Amino acid sequence: MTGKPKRRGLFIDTLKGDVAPQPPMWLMRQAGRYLPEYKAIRATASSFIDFCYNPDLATEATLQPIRRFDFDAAILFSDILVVPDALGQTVRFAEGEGPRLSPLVSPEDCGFLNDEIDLERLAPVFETVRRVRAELSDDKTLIGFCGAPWTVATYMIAGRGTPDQRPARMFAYAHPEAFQRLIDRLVDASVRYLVAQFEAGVDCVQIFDSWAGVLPRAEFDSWCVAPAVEIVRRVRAIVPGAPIIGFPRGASTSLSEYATKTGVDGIGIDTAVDLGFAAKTVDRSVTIQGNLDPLVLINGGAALDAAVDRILEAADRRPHIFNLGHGILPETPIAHVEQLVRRVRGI
Ligand code: 1CP
Repeated sequence: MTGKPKRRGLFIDTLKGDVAPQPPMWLMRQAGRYLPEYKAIRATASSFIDFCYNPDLATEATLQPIRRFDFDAAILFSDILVVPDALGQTVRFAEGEGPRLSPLVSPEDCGFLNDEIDLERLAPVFETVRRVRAELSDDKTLIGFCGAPWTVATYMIAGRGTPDQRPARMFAYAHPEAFQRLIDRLVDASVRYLVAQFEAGVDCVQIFDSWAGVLPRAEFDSWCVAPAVEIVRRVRAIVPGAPIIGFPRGASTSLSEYATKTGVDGIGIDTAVDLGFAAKTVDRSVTIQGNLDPLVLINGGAALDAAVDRILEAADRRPHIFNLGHGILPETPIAHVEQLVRRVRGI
């Protein structure tokens, strides 16, 4: 891919190593149910997956938090589970219960999946990217994303969200070769999907490995680090210099190694990690992102101000993107997000 103008702005500059007086900010899951305007348009779609595949609705949902809070980056409104859907697995979202997929119980079940991701099925997502990018001003960043292979595999195997990802962990121990083939297929699908997002106009992508933290060290290396190394390498072979953020939630003491081995530009730090520790241990060439507790944002008040100040201080003089340590929760008061924005921006 050549000839595209490289968009800059506070967010990308920070991701590439600059330190500004105030960090750029966005919030994971910033489009969603804590916003009344999201709930209003969500009510017009028959299902969540239809919502994701409707460029009118998805464009609007992506832009809502930017209009309201003027964040430095918008994140494409979609879900990590459109990838299994585009691999031919049945995916639906049960109202109030979360995702439901036809589970992969045995290695034979993987045989029903397509070898390659069906990018035609995801055409509405790329249309959303084009429309959002056309509406955003040049100084705002559009973040695309995918789920990391391990995290996506946990949903594909269990058929739903689980507290400890036990079905996928058991599958990987019992059928390591079939599991490796599934991960390889997800690496391939993720590369194609992310490249197509860049071609449609995203400026940066984030790889969400929400369930990285449940794996022992050897499995973390095999199922989280190695696939991310491969995705980063292959995406950048097609999109030179592609800005990429990794979010291996729960990686704990392995964070800096994940950052160095994968070569990501930025690394998402979850709530449980001391940001000062991350600032000291993660290589200086990698921008740190995080890590406010979503619960202190629900609380607001002096506790919120103090938590924000601690993060700003811990990340002082270090390339840092302000964010939560995990997604914003539906019960978060809007006024507390406004308080957060003022505090981070010093206004
Ligand atoms: O009707 C609704 O509003 C459904 C709720 C919802 C929303 C708003 C789901 C179902 N997905 C999303 C959007 C979404 N999901 C985005 C884009 C919006 C934004 O960030 O502003 C993104 C980036 C995701 C990513 C995602 N989906 C992750 C990784 C991040 C994380 O939170 O750890 C995961 C694990 C999912 C799966 C998923 N999708 C939806 C739910 C409720 C879940 C979690 C299921 C579970 O484990 O129980």
